[in-house]
Amino acid sequence: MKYDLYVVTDETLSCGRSHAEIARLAVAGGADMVQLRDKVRSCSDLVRIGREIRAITRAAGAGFIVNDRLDVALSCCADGVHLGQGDMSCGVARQIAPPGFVIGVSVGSVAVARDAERDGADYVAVSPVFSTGSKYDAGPGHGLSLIREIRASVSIPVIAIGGIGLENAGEVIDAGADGIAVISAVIASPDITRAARQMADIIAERKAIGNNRRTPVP
Ligand code: TZP
Ligand code: MG
Repeated sequence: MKYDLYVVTDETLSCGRSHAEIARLAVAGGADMVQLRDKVRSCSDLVRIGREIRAITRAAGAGFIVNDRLDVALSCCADGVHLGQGDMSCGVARQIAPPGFVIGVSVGSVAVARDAERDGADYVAVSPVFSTGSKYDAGPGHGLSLIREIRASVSIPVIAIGGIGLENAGEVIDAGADGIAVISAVIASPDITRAARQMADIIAERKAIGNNRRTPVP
């Protein structure tokens, strides 16, 4: 599963574009993963929208994750579910989910990241890295140091989320993030596809530089 550019949908920040439209435009710009995130819609709406996004992401070769709701994720054949600290626990989700199903967990400390890995998480999302207006209860940013500490403490992929844009994506990758999750930097842009492509390019460039630094000279 590739998490490099992980775009989270939000119809309240997308200037009228629907979840499915956000997904279509984001994968056209190179998003590797799309997360359906909606705190107000009914279960039946989420399943219907999720199935649309499943078709869009499958056709593009991208992954698809549903926020909060394991039942919805399973009902629309998503690749996985993303769980916050107030959602179903990772351990319980792991018991219910079929083999190979991706479980991601939001974490704000090394201890919680280690717990998530022990409980069977496939990735952790360091949340929030910087302060953000896109999630009212996100709290203050943890900064790049927490990415470094968590990267050194777990073996699963570390995704960074919160306040990340073109201007700071490079330093987030340099700090050790395997992927960057964004809402506003991509979906609030008038041109979602272009914004996704610019973000994907920065991530790829910084990863290439990092890999070259780690490759020993023969
Ligand atoms: N979880 C932690 S911060 C956040 C979520 C969903 C919001 C990220 O939005 P943005 O606009 O990329 O800061
Ligand atoms: Mg949640």
